[in-house]
Amino acid sequence: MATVALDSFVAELDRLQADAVAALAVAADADAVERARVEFLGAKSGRLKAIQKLLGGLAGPDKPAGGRHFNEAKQAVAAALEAAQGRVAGAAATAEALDVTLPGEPVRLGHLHPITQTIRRVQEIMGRLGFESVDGPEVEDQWHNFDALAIGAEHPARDPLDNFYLAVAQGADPLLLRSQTSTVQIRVMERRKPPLRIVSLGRVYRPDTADATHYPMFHQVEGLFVEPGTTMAHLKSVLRLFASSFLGGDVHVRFRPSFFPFTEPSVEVDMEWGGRWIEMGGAGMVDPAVLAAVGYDPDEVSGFAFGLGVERIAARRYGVADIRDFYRNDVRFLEQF
Ligand code: FA5
Repeated sequence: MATVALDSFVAELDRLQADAVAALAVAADADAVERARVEFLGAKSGRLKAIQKLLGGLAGPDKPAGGRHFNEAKQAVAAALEAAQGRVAGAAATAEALDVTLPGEPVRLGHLHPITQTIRRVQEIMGRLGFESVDGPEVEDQWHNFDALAIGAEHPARDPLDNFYLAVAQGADPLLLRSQTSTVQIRVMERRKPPLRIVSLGRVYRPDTADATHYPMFHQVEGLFVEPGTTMAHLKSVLRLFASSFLGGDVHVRFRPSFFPFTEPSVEVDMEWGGRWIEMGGAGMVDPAVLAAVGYDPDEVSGFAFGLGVERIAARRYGVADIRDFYRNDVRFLEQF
């Protein structure tokens, strides 16, 4: 083998290293980087391989220095290659992220909870019947939840076991989470004069054991209609109209005699579902004593009121067999609405 001078061997390596670093620095994409790799580091005919063959021509004492230079150049080219590969991969990913010509991907949109949808639908239907939507507080005093509704001091509906009373300072009036939306009837009548057509939807709380038709927190829709000459026929017509708008024209509504301290006469409102009757709410003519308690003249005006369970009418509308499903937060269930 021809002898090779160490100086020219090192100069050859320096040239290769400079060429490789320059070529890799300007390589614009993965193909260009690969071409540079083959040219400089290719295992068969790469330029580094060619220089490696010259190592054998160095004089014996020059061989260690030649080997060290060779390895340094090889490592420098390998590092430049790695940097170039990283650079073009990053650029490709960015280009991909910014490619506005790619087709869009579907985004899963959220939507309103079925109970919220039900509340809005009820408000819309009742609005078309002339009922204005109003709100009332969820924390109530005894007057609005019981007294003004003619629920006497000894009435079992006040039992602490049937209500969520709040801790209040000793001597202060007891407060509770309202157990019915009938509280809003009183709040509205205290403020306004007849004629009145209002509807109020909101949460109510009772320590009931949860089952397919009960939950400790649920919603009611309360309706109140007060004007001269109101009769039970108006009540029945409005509830039938509401039921057929909300549930479909073929729903059967049944009125069963019942008792509420604040309505006289009183009825339970049942709706037919799959061959069975389900209790949806209570209703009746506002008791004259209640009208008098808020300053109305019962000889001049009469009114009707009703309170329906929102979860139950929603279950009936959507064919849900168990109202607990509304509150399990299982997205597979909620997605269906
Ligand atoms: C009342 O709450 C009366 N305030 C209704 C009323 C209003 C009568 C105006 C007269 C005039 P009741 O306790 O029956 O009535 O409840 C009414 C409806 O709320 C029930 O028919 C049922 O649909 C629903 N409901 C009652 N308890 C629960 C519960 N734990 N979970 C889900 N829904 C319930």
